[in-house]
Amino acid sequence: MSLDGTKKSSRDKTVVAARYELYGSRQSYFTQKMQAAMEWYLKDEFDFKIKGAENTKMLEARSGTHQIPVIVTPENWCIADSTPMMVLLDGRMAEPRFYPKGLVGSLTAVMEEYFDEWSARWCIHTRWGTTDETAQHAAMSMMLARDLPEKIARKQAQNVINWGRRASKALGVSSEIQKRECENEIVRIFRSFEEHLKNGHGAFVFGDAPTAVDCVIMGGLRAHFLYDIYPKTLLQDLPEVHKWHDAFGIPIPMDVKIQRDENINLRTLSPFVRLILSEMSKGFKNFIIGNRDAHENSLKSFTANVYDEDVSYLYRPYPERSRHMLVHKLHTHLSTCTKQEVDNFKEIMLHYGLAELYLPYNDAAAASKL
Ligand SMILES: N[C@@H](CCC(=O)N[C@@H](CS)C(=O)NCC(=O)O)C(=O)O
Repeated sequence: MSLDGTKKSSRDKTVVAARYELYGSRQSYFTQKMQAAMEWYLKDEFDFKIKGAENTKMLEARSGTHQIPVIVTPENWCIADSTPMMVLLDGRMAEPRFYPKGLVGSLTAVMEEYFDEWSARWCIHTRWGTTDETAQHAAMSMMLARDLPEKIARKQAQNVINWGRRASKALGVSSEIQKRECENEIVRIFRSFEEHLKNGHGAFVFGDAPTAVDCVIMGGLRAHFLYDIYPKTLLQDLPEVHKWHDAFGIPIPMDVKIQRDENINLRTLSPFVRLILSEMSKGFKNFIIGNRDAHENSLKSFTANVYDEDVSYLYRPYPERSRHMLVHKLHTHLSTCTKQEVDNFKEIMLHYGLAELYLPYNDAAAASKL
């Protein structure tokens, strides 16, 4: 076994890719998040490849997961998980773009966490838990992209639909209240994004250059919400969101500068950023705290209050791992910020009740005394 995880024999010549290869699927939220990232900033440096029969074994052995996306870098490293991928890519650009310096970098990382860890309920419910037509259409599109013979495609599509229905329950979106509120939440978010785009806050969430949170928003629209039959109807009256989505693939010139404004603070945040932070402070926060406590007490399941209903969840290790990654990332990021930026960020996190989740421990204690 070589250092990069590939098996080599003396006769085996490993070909080092000169470009990035992004493996995944057109219908996958996190794949489309990464594709958006690469289209915007590395358009001429990557190829998109479908994960299918011919590469599944290699990708799973090398990345250590069955999940997508997976990226193979020009030096032949193979990694999974979109957030660390963007950190890696940031380190290779003249200036970090996905997590820019200053407050924009810390805010985008926090907002990305919500879109990463809470979106499964939106995606799984709207794709598998609404109409049969929506589920059939999504499952068959996935199978057709893999070029399977029709009979096998139909059988595998049914397996995926059955999996999706079970997943909907496991993610706590089976009651009528959760289904309705899950859909309302999607509509609230994209209505607010529509206003954001209309009202001159810039072409992206933070001005004229996309960051990690734009990538994940684009990923959701492209993989699910503007393609799947049911959610498309929820967002049909949002022309600016449609236009924004349709501009996918247009690269961002490197001379589009990222603004570093020391004065971003609780009072100057755009309404869209406020909305997301406020959404995070409700059911999402209860879920993350419940999952954290289940982790600390080695429980298999827990209950969290979401939209005034106590919902049962199975404990999952990943949201807690992701929370820790974010705490570390913020700690490192804040150490490069000015005192003014750090104080402003802490004030924002405290205001939205997010300090206890994401501020590095000492900082959370200090922030509560602000
Ligand atoms: N944290 C991962 C999540 C990746 C993920 O959940 N991918 C989904 C597709 S969008 C997947 O592979 N799901 C299949 C499964 O989990 O069994 C990332 O950011 O890349």
